[in-house]
Amino acid sequence: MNRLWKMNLVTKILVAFVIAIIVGIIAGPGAEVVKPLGDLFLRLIKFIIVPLVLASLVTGVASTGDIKKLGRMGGKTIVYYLATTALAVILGLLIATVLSPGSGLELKPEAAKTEAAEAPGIIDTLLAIVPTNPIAALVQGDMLPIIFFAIFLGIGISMVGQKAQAVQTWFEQFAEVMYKITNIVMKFAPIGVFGLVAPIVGKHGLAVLLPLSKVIFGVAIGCILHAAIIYSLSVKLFAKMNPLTFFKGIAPAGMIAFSTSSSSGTLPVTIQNVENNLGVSKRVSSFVLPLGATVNMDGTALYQGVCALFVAQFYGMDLSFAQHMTIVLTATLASIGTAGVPGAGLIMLTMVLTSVGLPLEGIALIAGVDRILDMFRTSVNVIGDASAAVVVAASEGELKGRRG
Ligand code: DAS
Repeated sequence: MNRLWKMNLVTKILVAFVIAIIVGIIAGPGAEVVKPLGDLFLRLIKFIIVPLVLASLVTGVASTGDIKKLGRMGGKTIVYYLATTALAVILGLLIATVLSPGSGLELKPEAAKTEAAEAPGIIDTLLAIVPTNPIAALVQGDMLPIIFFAIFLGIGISMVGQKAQAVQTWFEQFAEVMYKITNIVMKFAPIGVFGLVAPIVGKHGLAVLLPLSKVIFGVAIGCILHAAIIYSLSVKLFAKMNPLTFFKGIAPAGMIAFSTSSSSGTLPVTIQNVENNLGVSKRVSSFVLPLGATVNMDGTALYQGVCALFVAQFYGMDLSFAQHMTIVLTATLASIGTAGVPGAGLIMLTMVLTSVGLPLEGIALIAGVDRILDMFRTSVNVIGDASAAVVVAASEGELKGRRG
């Protein structure tokens, strides 16, 4: 037993994962009994998100001070996010075209009880970023208004200068406390992962998974290829970082994302991995990662590309090139609007289906295995955010430590 706890966190989480799959297969639905362990872990990491993001982002921005520098970093981050998301959708469409997961499938979808998710207008989305009451945004955990509030607080502190030194010091110390609390919570990760994964394996027996195995395979292989190609090239070309170093460094967050299916819930671990393992400065990580956990979802975009074509194939509908381009646009916008919580991507898929006139009943086909698909896409969402932090930090000269 002693040797078990000597292992590092990644190994412990992997061991917990394997045990969870075995227990899930043996116990079946009975594995539900360990679900509270997973729920407790999810609550523990969610309870630190708001104070951690606020403290680290205020500290990061206040230490910059220079609005021009902040604007430059923001511009690079947004361009990287949009480019990788669009590439993800295109890869998803290519894979679904090659695999043709929806053709010749004998499935009776229940009547879809879903309406198309309304994509909030771009103007409304941008206006909603400005909080009318920042304290209410903190209380509700509204990430984009919190990010806005923290950025302005940081700019204000740096512009006031010496007179606000006590405020800046307070946030710096508060951030250190929150990093320590994150380390404590992370010690519970292996047990939490076990409690999250075993019930899912127990519930989704092979009977459910087999008919849709081509969709699951398509999303899984798409996620793996997108991460292996796009993120490896990005960190290698723009940060001169060995891709293996990158993937090893972000592995704990990738596995927590896979288990929790929540980018936001994984955020504290993503911040810790990116700073401690990959050498990204607090200033860059505290800006790029909270933003990414809210608006950058490459895995979700890829999933929507695969699933839109799956539905079209299932109903025998051929899509034109223009409709494929419409899917690229709407899946990119839908992924921006997707919340970093379990199942959010399925809701936004209705918007993509509607944009090209596909029946919403297609949602009912996918809903049964969506939790499995969510595991893969959330991992890529989080790893994509980390790759952005590495690339932006390198371009800002704020990437320390080993890259080989
Ligand atoms: N589970 C979401 C996330 O946390 C992604 C999704 O549902 O598509 O990133």
